[in-house]
Amino acid sequence: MTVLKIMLAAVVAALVYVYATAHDYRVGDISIAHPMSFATPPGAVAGAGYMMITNAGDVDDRLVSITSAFPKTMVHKTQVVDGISKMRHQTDGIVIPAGETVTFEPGGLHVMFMGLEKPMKEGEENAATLTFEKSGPVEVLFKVEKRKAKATDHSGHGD
Ligand SMILES: [Cu+2]
Repeated sequence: MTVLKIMLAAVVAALVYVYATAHDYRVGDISIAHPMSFATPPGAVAGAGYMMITNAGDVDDRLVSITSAFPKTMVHKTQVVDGISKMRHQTDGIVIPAGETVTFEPGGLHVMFMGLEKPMKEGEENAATLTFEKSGPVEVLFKVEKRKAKATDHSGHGD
């Protein structure tokens, strides 16, 4: 990484901090809207993260990794196979097609924060760094919101 890139990263980090209250983040052609998690029940070992990622550019980009302070952070996709709902680890990253929005939502794509030592509580914010193949890294805050009655339950999700 060049010094210039490091300086740019610092500027980006500062801007992200300033605009954090808007709860909308941008890096290159990519914007991330409303990253959030639902509060987890006591004893849950994992929590999920949801958001909308938009690519305003004219070339496809790819979310290649997500890191956080939790022991393990992955991207999962919930799929129904033979009538059974299963979560699959998305090992090749997630393509964000040019001009499109990819939504992480209950029952579909989600970030899996694994190895929780205490429940995620409403009002907390968990930082995570999303890295895009073309647009680079961006830190976002997943704000913990009150659990919806019908939200997908991740409490039994081990691995
Ligand atoms: Cu999952």
